[in-house]
Amino acid sequence: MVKPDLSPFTTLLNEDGTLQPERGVVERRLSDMKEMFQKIPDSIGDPILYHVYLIPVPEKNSELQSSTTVLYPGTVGSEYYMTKGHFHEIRDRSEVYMGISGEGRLVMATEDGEVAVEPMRPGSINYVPGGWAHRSVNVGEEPLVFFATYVGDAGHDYGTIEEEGFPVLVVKGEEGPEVVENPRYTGRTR
Ligand code: M6P
Ligand code: ZN
Repeated sequence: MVKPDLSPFTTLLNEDGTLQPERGVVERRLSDMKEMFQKIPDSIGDPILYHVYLIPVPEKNSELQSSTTVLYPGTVGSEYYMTKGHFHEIRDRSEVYMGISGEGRLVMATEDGEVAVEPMRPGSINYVPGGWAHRSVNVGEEPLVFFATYVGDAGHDYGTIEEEGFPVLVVKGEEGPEVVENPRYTGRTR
């Protein structure tokens, strides 16, 4: 017999992507991820780039963590606002995203430099297999809101991305978003 650790519970999603009740919030400003943008204009200040609203559960592989992310619209130089991006500390742990509002790109990369860029929009369901680092990018004019759920013990490894970057960047071009090579990427390429 399996004796559950938790009792069932329900969380409500508000229209703006926040959760009710609020159980935990992470705020990320530009100053938290300075190294991740190519060039930061002096005049930009320290804007909030995104909030993550958490539904925390024990960090075990038998549970599922989940959260919503509200990634605001904007650019830093030619790059759109984006999340830090991470591998999972336990590399093979997977994740599912569901787009709620706004328009984005989900940039994914393996440790040997394979890249995938997938669309995020209301109703998109993106599967992030184990072993793929992931970063979301808001390419629209409205906040990009999405729900994420992932294996409970996955953990976040930010260090690898901080050191190596992603192989590609999503930049604002004349005709909209463009995926270009990251000149500062120091990881392996394929
Ligand atoms: C999604 C999930 C979270 C993550 C958040 C922000 O909601 O992948 O685990 O924390 O996006 O991304 P990051 O942690 O890379 O800043
Ligand atoms: Zn993740």
